[in-house]
Amino acid sequence: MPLLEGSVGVEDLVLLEPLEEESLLRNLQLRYEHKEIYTYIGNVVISVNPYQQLPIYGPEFIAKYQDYTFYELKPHIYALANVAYQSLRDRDRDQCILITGESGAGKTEASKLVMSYVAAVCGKGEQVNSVKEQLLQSNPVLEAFGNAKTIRNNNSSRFGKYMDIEFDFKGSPLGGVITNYLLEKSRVVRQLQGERNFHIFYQLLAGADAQLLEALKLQRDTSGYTYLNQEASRVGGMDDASNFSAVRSAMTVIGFSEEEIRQVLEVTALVLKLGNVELTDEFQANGIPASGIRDGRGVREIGEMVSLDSAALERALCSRTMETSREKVTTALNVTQAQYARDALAKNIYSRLFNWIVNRINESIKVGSGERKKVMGVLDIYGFEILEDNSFEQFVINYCNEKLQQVFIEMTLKEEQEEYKREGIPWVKVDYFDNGIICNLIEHNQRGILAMLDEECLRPGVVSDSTFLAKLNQLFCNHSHYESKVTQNAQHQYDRSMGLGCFRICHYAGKVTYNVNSFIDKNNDLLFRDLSQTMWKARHPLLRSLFPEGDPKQASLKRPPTAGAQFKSSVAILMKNLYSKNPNYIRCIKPNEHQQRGRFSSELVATQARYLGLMENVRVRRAGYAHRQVYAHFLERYRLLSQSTWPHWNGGAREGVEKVLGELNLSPQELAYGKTKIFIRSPKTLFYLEEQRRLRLQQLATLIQKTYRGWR
Ligand code: AD9
Ligand code: MG
Repeated sequence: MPLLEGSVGVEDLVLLEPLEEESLLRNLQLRYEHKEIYTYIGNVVISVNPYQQLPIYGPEFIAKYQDYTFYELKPHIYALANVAYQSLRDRDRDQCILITGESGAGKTEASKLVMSYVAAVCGKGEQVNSVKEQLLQSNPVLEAFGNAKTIRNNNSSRFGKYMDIEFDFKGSPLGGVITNYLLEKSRVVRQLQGERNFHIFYQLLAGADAQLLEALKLQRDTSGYTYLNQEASRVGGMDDASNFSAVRSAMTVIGFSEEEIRQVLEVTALVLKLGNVELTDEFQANGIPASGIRDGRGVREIGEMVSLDSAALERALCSRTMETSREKVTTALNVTQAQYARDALAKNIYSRLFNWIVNRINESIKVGSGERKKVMGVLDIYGFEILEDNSFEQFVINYCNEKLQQVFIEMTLKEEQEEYKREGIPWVKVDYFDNGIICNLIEHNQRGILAMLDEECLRPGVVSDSTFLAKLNQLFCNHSHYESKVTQNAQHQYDRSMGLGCFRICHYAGKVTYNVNSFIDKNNDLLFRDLSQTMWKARHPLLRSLFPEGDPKQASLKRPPTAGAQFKSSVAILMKNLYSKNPNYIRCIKPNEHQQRGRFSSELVATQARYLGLMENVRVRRAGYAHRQVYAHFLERYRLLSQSTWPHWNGGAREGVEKVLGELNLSPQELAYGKTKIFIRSPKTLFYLEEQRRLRLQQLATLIQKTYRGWR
C-alpha cells in the first residue's frame, strides 16, 4: 500500500509499498504524528515512545483487546500480551516477551503495560489478587534501587531484568522469579554531569520523617553528600518524597518486615556516609606515602549504625594485608589507593544490597517446586550501546545484544525458513547475516575475548590492560570482525582512526571501538579481603550477610568467578530459558534525544531501525506467510464455515481444510498447503476468516434460540 499524505500509514509494515528504509521510516513517522505509536511487523510490535500519556490504556482498553483477535483492533501492546497470555493458558505454551530498544525507548514502560494487562485478565480471588499485587509492587522497589536519572532518560534502568511469571493450569498467577543483570555500580560513586545516583538516595533524604533521619544520622539536604551530584538533585515531574512512601509500602506488600526495611535503609545510608569519609595524605616514618582519615566522626557514625569496629574500618580502608601460607604482611595504602578501596567498598555494598533485595522479593513470590507451571517470561534489558567512550560495560551489554539477535535470527528467521522447507512449501530465500561468528569471537570457551580476559586476570605475573590487548591483537589479527590499531586491514595500512589502547568489534548493528582501560580491574571485581572481613564482622545481620567471603573460615575458598564469566553464564541461562519458550517481540524506538513529545528525528529512528533489524524482519515476513496452523486445529476452528464439514466431517483434516477454503473463494496466492499445516499469506485473510466465523457463530446462536423457543 503506497503512503499518502494525511493517511495514518499502514498498521502492519508487511503491507508497505514500496518496501524501502525510507518508506518504513516515513510510515512510522506518519503514524507517530497521528499518535499511533504502535505498528506491527506480523506479530512483532514496534512501539515509538510518545513521551505523553495517551488515552489508550486502562480497563476499557484492556477489556476490548481481551475480546478480539490480534489483527481486529489497532496495533497495541495489549494485543500482543493477549495473544501471549491466551496461548499460554489455552495451548499450554510457555511464552517469553522480549523487549529491546535503546535507553529511553520505552522498554520498562512496555514491560509494565504487559504486566498490568496480564494482571487484569488472569484470574480472580483473594489469593490470586495478593500474588498479583506482589508481582506488580516489585516494580517500584526495583526502580527505586536500580533506576536513576541519566542524560537520556529520567528514569533509566541501570540493570537488566528478566522476570518469569508463573501460572497454574487455569492461567491464574502463582508467583514468579526475577533475574537481574549487571547493575551499573560505578554510578554509586560517580555520575556524569546532569545525571543522578540511584533514586533511592534522594527518595530517602526527601521522604524520611525527622525521626528516621535522626536514627540514620542523615541530613535532609543532598548537598552534604559527596556521592550525590550537586547540580542535578531534582528531576522535573518526579516527587522523591512521595515515591519514598510508595516504595516503603510496596516493600510491605511484598512481605519485607519492618525490621528488614530498616536494615535496608541503614545499609543505604551507610553508602552515603562512606562517600563522606575523607582520606588524606600521610607519610610513614620511612617517608613512604600512606593515608589517614581526616575526621573520625563519619567512621564512628558508621560503626555505631551497623555495629562494627570503627578502628577496624579505618585500618581496612587505609591498609592492605597480604597473606601467604607462612606470614601476614600489612602495607599502607597511599591516598589514591585508599580512595579506590573506599569507593570499591561502597559499590560492592550497594550492588550486593541490590542483589539481596531481588533475592528477598523472589523469596516472597516463589512458587513451590512441586506445582506444574506455565510460564511467561518478560525481558527488559539494555539495548545496543555505542557511546563516545565504550568500556567493559558496553562490551558485555553489546555481547548480550548479539546473543539476543541470535535468538531472534534463530527463532524467527531460521525457524521460519526451516519450517517452509520441512513443510515442502516453495521458499524464496531471504539473505540475512548470521551473527554466530561474532558471538563466537566473544564467548568461545578457549579462544573468545572473554576467555582471554579471564586468562589474563588469573595469570600470575605482571598483567595489565595492555598485555590483554596485545594478546587479542595477536590472536584475532585475521578475524573478519576484529580490528585494532595494529591489525592490518585489507589494504595493509594501519588504522589511524583508533587509539592505541583500543580494539574494535564489527557487531551486527555496527562497529564499536572499546577502550581496554580498566577491563582487567572490572573483570576481576575484587574487594580487598580486609574490607570484606571488616564488613562480615559487623553485628548488623543484613550487612554481614552481604559479605560471606569475609568469614575467615571461608578465606581459603576459591576466588569467585570473574564479572565476565558470571555475565556469560547468566546470559547462557537466559538463552536456554528463552529458547524453551514461544517468543513475542516488542521493539521500542526513541523518536528524539530530548525526551519531548511530538518530535520525530528520522535520522535517529533510522539508526535504531537498523540495530533492531526491522527491514530484514519485514522482508522475511513478506516472503513468507503470516499465519500457519496444523490442519486438524484449523479445521476444528473453521469447519463451521462449510456445508460439507459442518456439522459432521468424516474425511481427513487436510481434505476438510481444502473444502472449507475452497468454498470461500480465496485467492490461490493467499494459501499454501504444507505437509502438516495450512499457511496463510496475509493477516487480512486471517482477519476475514475470523470475521466469517464470528458471523456464522451468531447465525448458529440465533438458530438455536429459535429452535429452543419452538420446543417450548
Ligand atoms: V532505559 O534503557 O531503562 O534507560 P527504557 O526502559 O527503554 O530506557 P522507559 O520505559 O523508562 O525507557 O521510558 C522512558 C520514559 O518515556 C518514561 O519514563 C515515560 O516518561 C516515557 N514513556 C515511555 N513509554 C511510554 C508510553 N507508552 N506512554 C507514555 C511513555 N510515556
Ligand atoms: Mg528501563
